[in-house]
Amino acid sequence: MSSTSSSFQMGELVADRHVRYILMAEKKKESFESVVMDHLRMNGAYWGLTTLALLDKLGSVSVDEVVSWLMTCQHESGGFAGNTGHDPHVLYTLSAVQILALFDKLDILDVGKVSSYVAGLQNEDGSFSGDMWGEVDTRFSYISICCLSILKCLDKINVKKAVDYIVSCKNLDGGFGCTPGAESHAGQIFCCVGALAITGSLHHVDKDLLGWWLCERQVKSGGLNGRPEKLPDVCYSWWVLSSLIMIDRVHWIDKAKLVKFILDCQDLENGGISDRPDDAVDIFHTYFGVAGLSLLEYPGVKAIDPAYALPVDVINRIILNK
Ligand code: GRG
Repeated sequence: MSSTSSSFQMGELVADRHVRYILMAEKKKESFESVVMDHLRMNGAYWGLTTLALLDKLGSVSVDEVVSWLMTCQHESGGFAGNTGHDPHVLYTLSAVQILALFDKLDILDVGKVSSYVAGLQNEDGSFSGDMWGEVDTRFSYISICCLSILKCLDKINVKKAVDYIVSCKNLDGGFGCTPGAESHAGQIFCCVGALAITGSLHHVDKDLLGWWLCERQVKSGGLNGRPEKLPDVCYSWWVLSSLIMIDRVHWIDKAKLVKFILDCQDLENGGISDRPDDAVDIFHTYFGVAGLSLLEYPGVKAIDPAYALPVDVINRIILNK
């Protein structure tokens, strides 16, 4: 779906403008946004490129340019950094692997090296650290499991222990937190449910209880928040919706109202999507807005896989060899 330059309609996805916004953001290296994002450029690249893929415009970027920059971010340990010359972290390693998957370029990787880096971050209790400094979080469990699954190397970790650790982070409200006993938060729920989905362990989730908690995230405006009493934010269209889809409870929210909320967060003139209507746009919310619309089956947006956060056609190619 797109609009002409003279007449963009309210209530429509201005896909062409979002594509232009993403392509321009990459060129504006001196902008404030680029400077503050410099250390996590790999994440920005994943968000921007996946948005382009969902809008069927990945062909607008030079694959060689992206891949040769991406490979300069690999550390001798096998892990990837957020940009050239920075330290590796599992977060950027997943983004690098996802970008290569998008471009069908995984064969450029020394899979043994990358997977050993990721597997080496698993701790004795089954949890994962994000890097050599040791911070533990269920985000890193998801990231490691997703990354190793894409690389077909899940056998390098103790999957049972990884699953047991995630289950130990389950709360009485059915949700999950970043560590055992930590408050349920939609972002962490996506990570835990995603990791359980990838490892075929969704039987550990109380689907009705969690589905209830997740659908309570929808507020009057139609947007979703990340936990009780908080403001809605477009990014939760991803974290909450993908979780609801994985546990088969997405019909418990008002989809039309959520579509309207996301569309209301667009900059109709210059492209990009913000966290809430009338706020400044950025590439993170542009990605999660478009990804949310994809989960809502918005016309003209390609389908995204709720567990791997990659287009379904990419997952079919890599995981299912279709
Ligand atoms: C491949 C999609 C993908 C993800 C990789 C990094 C990661 C795995 C998951 C992050 C999950 C997470 C914790 C998301 C939440 C992000 C967010 C908006 C946090 C804000 O938290 P608060 O407390 O905001 O500042 P609230 O909304 O609670 O007020």
